[in-house]
Amino acid sequence: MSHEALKFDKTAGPLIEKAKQDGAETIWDREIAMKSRCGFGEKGICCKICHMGPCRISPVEGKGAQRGLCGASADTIVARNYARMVAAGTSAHSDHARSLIHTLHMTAPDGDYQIKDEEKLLNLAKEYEVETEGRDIYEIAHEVAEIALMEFGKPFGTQRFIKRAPEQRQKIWADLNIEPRAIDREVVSIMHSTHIGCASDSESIFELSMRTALSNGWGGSMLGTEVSDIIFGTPTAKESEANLGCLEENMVNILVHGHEPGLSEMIVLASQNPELIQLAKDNGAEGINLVGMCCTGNEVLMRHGVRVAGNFYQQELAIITGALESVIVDVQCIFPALARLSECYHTQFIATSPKAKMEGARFIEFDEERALEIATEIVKEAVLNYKNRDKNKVLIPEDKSKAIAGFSINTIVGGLDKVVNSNVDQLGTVKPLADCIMAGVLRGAAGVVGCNNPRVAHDNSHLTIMKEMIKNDIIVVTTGCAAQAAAKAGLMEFEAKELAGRGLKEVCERVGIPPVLHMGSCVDNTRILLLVSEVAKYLGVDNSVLPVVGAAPEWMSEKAIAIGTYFVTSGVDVFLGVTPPVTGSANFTDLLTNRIEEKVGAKFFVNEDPIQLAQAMIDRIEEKRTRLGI
Ligand code: XCC
Ligand code: SF4
Repeated sequence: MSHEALKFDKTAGPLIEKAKQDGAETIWDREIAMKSRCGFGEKGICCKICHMGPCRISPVEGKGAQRGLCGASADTIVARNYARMVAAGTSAHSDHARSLIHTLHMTAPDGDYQIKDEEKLLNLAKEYEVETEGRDIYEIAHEVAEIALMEFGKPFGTQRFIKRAPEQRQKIWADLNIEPRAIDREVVSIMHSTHIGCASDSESIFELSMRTALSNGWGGSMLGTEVSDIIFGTPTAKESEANLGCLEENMVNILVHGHEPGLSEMIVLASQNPELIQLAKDNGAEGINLVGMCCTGNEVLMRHGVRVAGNFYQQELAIITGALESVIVDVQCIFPALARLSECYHTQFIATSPKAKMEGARFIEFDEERALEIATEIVKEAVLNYKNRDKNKVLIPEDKSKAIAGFSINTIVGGLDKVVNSNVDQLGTVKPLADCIMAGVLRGAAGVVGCNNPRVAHDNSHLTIMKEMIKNDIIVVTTGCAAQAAAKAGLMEFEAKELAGRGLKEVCERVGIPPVLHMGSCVDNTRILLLVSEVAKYLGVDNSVLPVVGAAPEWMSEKAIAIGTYFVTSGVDVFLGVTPPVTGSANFTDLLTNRIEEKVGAKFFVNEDPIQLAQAMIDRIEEKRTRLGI
């Protein structure tokens, strides 16, 4: 095998070899079978919005079909396809949030779901102008939940959280008429606008995309993070480990994979149940080993220190180890391939969400009214499945790294505060962080986030960029599968400070943090958004003025497109390591990577060479510093 992935990840080679022997098919086999990706889709110039088509525009200008049957140009088609990616990404994050808010609405002092962070709830209640004096905390929670649910469908007004942005930024949105209204409305409205025979002006379609994306960043995703923290606790720094080496030879291994913490939190509780642990022992195992993957892995890592088995592209490899008793999934980023792959082993593959029933999977509906009971049932089945494990089919890689994870804004601000701040009045503010950046001890900050993508060597782009950043005194905050790449590579160990430049290293030493900070799952990109906004507000400037950048080096999902779009629209430049499907329109490409800056003060940069992309990020940060006169 000469595939890119094998050049980089040590765990992949032996497991892909093993898959062959086991008769198991992987993404790499399917990639070969696919031969090549569709050239029209790749450039965004295939339209199947109506069935007069599908129409494809010739990629060669002036030759072949230059318009669809309805007369849509390449610009229109590319812009519409892009808009629909934003809509889908926004839907995924926001629907995730909606489930959690329903969970908030059913919290009860004696229920499976309770309020863990009262302070955060009270702050949100205050923001929502909910009466809190002398009221029961659960009563407050339920009222807050009702208001939050209205953010999805309210007939009038804009997203409440946009008031959290710097005033300058709010004005930009108001002037462009892209203040996001109800979340569902933005999604519905953009689906309408991109229907056959509706909007065809690509620039206007992009403005609609920005508004929809904002309803994700400053709406759905932000609600997801807020409410998760309220129900399950705001993360604090925790020590853990990451990579496939976290699977245990002599324990019942259970993997939670997907996104919503409602399920995974209950699986965590069930896996700690003494009766089930005893049952595991009675069945010849030493205990129960729960591990996580993708964003649900991040959720339980940040709140419980649950170890991470791997990121997006390792989902098949985890099963191929032959050591998993059960894979429990809910929504998003779960390969449909897993059900069939599990059949090559004793692994149970259990889908739990009615939103994501999976072909060939066992379905056990996760009903939140009986949350812990169902989680306990599922874990029990996994325990009983241990006896079916074929020891001859087990290959667990040794690779794993230590990592500190769980940096909410509070943890970062609080940590810096204790060390740098002598002014008691300013405790709990972003002053120390702003000071470090203004003084140049830190040159800036980079959010490195997003997925894995077989188009590039796995984890390589993430890690190359992160290492370049910290070497140049740019602190890295990270989420999603990028964060898990960093954890696996040891960049979240305190000792990784040795890879940092002088300034960043000193900050790490004084605060006791690694140079790459794990801020959570993909909805938690809003933590980054708020941190940037807090620093901007503290300095009295707009986000776009700050020496901060965002990067999605290995992105693949529609969610990533929605995230990238709301960051740019929030004034933060976004650097993509995989080219988005827009190159079929030179005009739209120019809009994203150039002209949009005039409107929102930020734009996209694209470069598939991670070293060059990193250099562009550094250059941009230095350019912003120069403009700031610091
Ligand atoms: Fe999915 Fe969230 Fe991407 Fe990872 S980073 S592959 S979207 S799990 Ni969100
Ligand atoms: Fe073709 Fe226009 Fe229909 Fe798209 S909307 S498929 S370009 S006719």
